[in-house]
Amino acid sequence: FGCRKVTVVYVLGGPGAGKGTQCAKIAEEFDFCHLSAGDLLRAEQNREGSQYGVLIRTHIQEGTIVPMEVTVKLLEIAMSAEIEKRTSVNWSDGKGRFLIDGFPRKMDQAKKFDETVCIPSLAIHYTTSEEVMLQRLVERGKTSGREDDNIESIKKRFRTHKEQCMPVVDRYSELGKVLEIDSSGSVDDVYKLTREAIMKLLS
Ligand code: UP5
Ligand code: MG
Repeated sequence: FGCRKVTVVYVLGGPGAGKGTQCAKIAEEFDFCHLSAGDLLRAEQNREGSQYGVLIRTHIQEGTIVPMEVTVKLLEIAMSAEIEKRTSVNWSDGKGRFLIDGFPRKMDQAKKFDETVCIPSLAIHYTTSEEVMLQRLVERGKTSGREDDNIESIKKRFRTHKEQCMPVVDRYSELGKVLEIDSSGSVDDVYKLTREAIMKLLS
């Protein structure tokens, strides 16, 4: 990525805070490629012949962070594929935009990505209470088929979020990159705030 100038927005927040939901809406309205680290890991877990299947499943069920080599590689492959595909975009002027959802969530990943890809233009941090997140995830668990949408895994995901992901948010806060958005309201209310932030970034 050395020579390419891409615009990257990180979308962070606890499990069930609404990252994926808001990213889908942003990508629908604005020209962003939405990449969810969790979705990429789940796809890799299910890919036939993957050497990482068992490793990924174990980490996801335990709510722990998959070693960064795996996730960074999947993200780089997905970003490169998008760059190849979108020949109409000039990838050297910063108008090629990525929303990176649920990453980085551990300090080593953040440092690595800052060095090899870029410093994000913005990191949106969705915040709400654990009660709200728990209720959303338990509800989603009835139909999602996600192996981590059960109370036991959810509690572990909360712990990892506090211990490992929050320091990453603090790192970008110190760089003045973080915008906190309260995601307790309805999807549309949260999107109103999100949309304003994206418009401001792009203006
Ligand atoms: N919902 C959303 N917004 C709502 C609102 N405003 N009002 C009412 N309901 C709302 O939303 C969750 C549910 O809530 C949905 O049913 C939605 O309709 C509803 P969603 O938008 O999916 O929330 P999101 O924040 O994306 O929650 P998600 O469960 O995806 O968050 P996680 O961060 O836990 O999951 P992720 O897929 O990112 O990661 C899973 C695991 O992968 C991690 O625990 C970890 O083990 C691993 N991982 C890594 O190891 N490394 C990485 O870099 C990334 C992941
Ligand atoms: Mg998600």
